[in-house]
Amino acid sequence: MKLYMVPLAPNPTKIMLYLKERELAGAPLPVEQIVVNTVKGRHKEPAHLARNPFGTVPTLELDNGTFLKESLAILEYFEDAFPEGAFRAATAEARAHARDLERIVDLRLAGPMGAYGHAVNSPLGFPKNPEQAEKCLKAMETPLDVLEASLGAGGPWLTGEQLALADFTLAASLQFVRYVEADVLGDRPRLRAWDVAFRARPGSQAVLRW
Ligand SMILES: N[C@@H](CCC(=O)N[C@@H](CS)C(=O)NCC(=O)O)C(=O)O
Repeated sequence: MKLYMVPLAPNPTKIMLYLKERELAGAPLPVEQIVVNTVKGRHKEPAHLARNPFGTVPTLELDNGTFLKESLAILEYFEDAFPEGAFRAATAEARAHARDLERIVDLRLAGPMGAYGHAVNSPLGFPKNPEQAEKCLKAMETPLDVLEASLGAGGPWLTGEQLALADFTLAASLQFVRYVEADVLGDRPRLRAWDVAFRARPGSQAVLRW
């Protein structure tokens, strides 16, 4: 398999974190990682558009020559195709809660986190936008509270004792926030402890640059 990706961008980063954890757990997946230089606009060039007409990363080329264009589908494919050492929870209820949290992080937090970063200190040079920043902080309140409450059930990871896809998704978005030297966690001690613990993992240290 070939993973077309770029470091730092949140959606590829969650896959990179996942792959590194599987590797360090002794169950590496046969995935070659190929950088698509998005700064140079390579993701919008014909070679990448032929893989993924949306021109986004990550994109996974399967061994049968087909492509997956959505990060969650890529992670779920890895979980299904390589179940030995997967992060899949044991019961249907636990799997549903894990998926619920991953969707909350991806659909309710990742967008406002990215927009907040650009509003306060855009690496792409967008003008500062305090009004937009305020809106993003407000949008993040409830989903962050939901994660804080979830960690209250014991942690140390978002769904409990075992890492779950939601952990990778959250860590990938928080890296971008750190890159722009911002902080969105507020007064949420459990999330702050989660952040420190997650970043201390050898897999995170190998993948995260900020
Ligand atoms: N829903 C997609 C989103 C992919 C996505 O937007 N990736 C970003 C990088 S984090 C990208 O390629 N942006 C470039 C663009 O949209 O032009 C996923 O989960 O994989």
